[in-house]
Amino acid sequence: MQKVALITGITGQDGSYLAELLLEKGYMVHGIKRRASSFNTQRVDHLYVDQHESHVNFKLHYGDLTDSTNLIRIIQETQPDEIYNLGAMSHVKVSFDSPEYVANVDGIGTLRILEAVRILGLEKKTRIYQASTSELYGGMEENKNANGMYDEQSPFYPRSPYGAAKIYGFWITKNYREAYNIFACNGILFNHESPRRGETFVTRKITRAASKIALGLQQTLYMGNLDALRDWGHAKDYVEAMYLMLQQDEPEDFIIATGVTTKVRDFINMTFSEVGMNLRWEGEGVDEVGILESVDLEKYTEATGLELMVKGSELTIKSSEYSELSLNVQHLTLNTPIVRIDPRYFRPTEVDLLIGDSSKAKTKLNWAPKYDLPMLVKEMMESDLLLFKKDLDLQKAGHAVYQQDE
Ligand code: NDP
Ligand code: GDR
Repeated sequence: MQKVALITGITGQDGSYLAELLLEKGYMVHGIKRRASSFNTQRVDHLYVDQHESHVNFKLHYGDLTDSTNLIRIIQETQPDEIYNLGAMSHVKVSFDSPEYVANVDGIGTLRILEAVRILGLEKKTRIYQASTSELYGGMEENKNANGMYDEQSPFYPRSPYGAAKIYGFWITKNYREAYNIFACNGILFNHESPRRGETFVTRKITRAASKIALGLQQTLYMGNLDALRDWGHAKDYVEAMYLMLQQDEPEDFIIATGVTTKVRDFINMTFSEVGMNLRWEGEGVDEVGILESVDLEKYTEATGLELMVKGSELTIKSSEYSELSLNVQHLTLNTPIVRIDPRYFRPTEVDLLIGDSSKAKTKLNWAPKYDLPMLVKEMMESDLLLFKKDLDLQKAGHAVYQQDE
């Protein structure tokens, strides 16, 4: 019998990788997408099959986690063996701007899924994965384990409306497991990234900006807290863990993490280094700046396919391909800041440090990440360089390219 999965948040980073994984495994994959005024399915468009074909394995349904009747109807129609509840307003900083909405979607939305399964009498059939998060720990120093990491026993202390909403999602999932014997698991996932990461999360913001700066399309990257430490993995590895959790004999909660933590500032250094650009840091607090100290010309050309003409401290991008272009910025200057602080990106309460101990997942799920951080940075940079070189091509063809980076 072909297994049936339903994914909320299928149009997001994780939803798209998970859909690919489940399709490879032969599942019928249903996904919930939100109605938007323009297309919002770019991450899964490559999976789309003409719905008139005889054998369709991938189907999208309009819906929303704030709409119980809609969720009940979709679950009744699709009769899923597995539900992956990935839908959420997932941006921590934005959650301070819309706390009530976040509580509704990320908190009560989880309850709506669990209740729908119960109302439809699917408790024995349908297994549920809940997208929990390392934000539950809040980075409290005193709550780390003996290895200096967070594990499944560490106490929670959420530090944002997002974390507070997700903690409700965590506990209600656990409660429905205990009260109604539903096979429901919380995956407590630490940060995971990819070329498909939303543009306003810190890693993708950095890889996009470094690509644009290297191609002469942007001059400065404005950042928030550079001292925050995060345990960054690759989304592709993490969706495999989601799948594995639902294949166990007993439902349990698992931490998924790499066990390595890195400062935002160091992520910036690693990223710029991919295009041969080396930074030095000066100043403190809001006055801190990342200065372009030197460029490895060979590495730059290898990564971008362009050349730099060097005259004193002026570096002009040389390219026969794009010579007719009058781009906004066409040169870089050594010993000038290319990274600055904008306090707008600070959070009212910050999670200073996250690092996860995924020993339980290693033992019970036989899960380990295949990617390390340098591999992740390299893949993200290659992808963003390609993306913005397409922008250069568009400009060359006379199209205006508008991008808003926040
Ligand atoms: P994304 O922000 O990329 O995707 C979120 C998805 O949720 C999108 O498909 C979005 O739709 C959808 N969504 C938002 N609001 C609603 C709503 N009201 N009803 C239905 N769907 C909605 O997140 P990720 O893929 O990175 O993360 C997946 C899940 O895992 C989220 O729940 C997140 O909180 C959690 N998580 C993520 C981690 C990470 O590091 N990535 C770590 C730990 C947990 P649309 O495309 O229309 O906006
Ligand atoms: P996070 O991810 O809040 O950990 O939540 P994000 O990438 O937004 O921030 C990571 C850290 O970087 C600092 N930072 C900045 N962040 C952003 N977005 N923009 C900036 O300019 C900037 N400058 C510094 C932040 O302050 C923070 O410390 C992600 C989301 O995917 C959640 O949904 C998920 O639950 C957690 O990871 C685990």
